[in-house]
Amino acid sequence: MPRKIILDCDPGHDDAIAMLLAHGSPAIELLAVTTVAGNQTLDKVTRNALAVAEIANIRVPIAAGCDRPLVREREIAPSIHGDSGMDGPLLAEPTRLVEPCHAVDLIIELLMNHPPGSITLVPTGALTNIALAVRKEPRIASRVREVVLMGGGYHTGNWSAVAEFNIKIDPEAAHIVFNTPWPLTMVGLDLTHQALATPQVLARIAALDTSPARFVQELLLFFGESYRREQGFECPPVHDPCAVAYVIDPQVMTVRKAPLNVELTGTLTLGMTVADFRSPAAADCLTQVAVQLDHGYFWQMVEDALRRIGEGGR
Ligand SMILES: [Ca+2]
Repeated sequence: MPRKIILDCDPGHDDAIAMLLAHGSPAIELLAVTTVAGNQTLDKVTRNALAVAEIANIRVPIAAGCDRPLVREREIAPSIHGDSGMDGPLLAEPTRLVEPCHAVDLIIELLMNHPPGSITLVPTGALTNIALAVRKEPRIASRVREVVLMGGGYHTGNWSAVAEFNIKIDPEAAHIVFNTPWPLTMVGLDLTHQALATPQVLARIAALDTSPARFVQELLLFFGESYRREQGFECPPVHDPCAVAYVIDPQVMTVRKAPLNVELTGTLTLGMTVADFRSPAAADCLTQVAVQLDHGYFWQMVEDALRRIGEGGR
């Protein structure tokens, strides 16, 4: 049985690849794509999600969610993702339309209308929509199978010395999500900084020679340039598809159970995710963090998904 997921994202170069990986994997049934302000404004990331759906012929509902964090002023990341939020590939204006409902309501509706324990939430942006959904309809907490999120990091940051972008821009939302009693896997920078798009990876994607593969190649070239310039990476870390990969097959990474929380008041550490490794986690600990990636297996998943998508919808 494929795993049903809702991908809540802010495309975003790596979000786009996460969408393609989910769509192209037979182990996953993508129920909906929901968007949240983050890498760029809500209208831009939603347009990007629609454009990715068009490229790969992804026919699931796409709903726009929150256009700013719960408490803080909006912060976006044009230094990494460009003015469009997905600079690099030249995209036609999408003809598909967004759902007429709010993402938070779509998330709630899907969870309440599917059997309990059947839907996995995969947030790859700020956690605003997920936090608001569980506040609006607390019964979803026990209906979610698990939350597998890209965000945070237990030993490093990228938007401050110790905080990762998705968590840093809406730490209050992260606090709600980390403190809701549902199984949660944090696929953070400790893991995603291992998901490097090396020249070998780029060559294998180029060899597929399809429109969606060329799209991914163009995304990775722009992303690589951003990461070289802004953070001194030789090859870009491709964060968001790692969370999808874990849902496809948890064997792609090792994880470690640990109590997990987020800093809301630190003057230097706002948005830091804190994992407590001091002793073996209690049996009822619901949170775990991703530790070690099988790089070859991960990129094989992406390549296989692109091969299955073929020429997509263009
Ligand atoms: Ca993202």
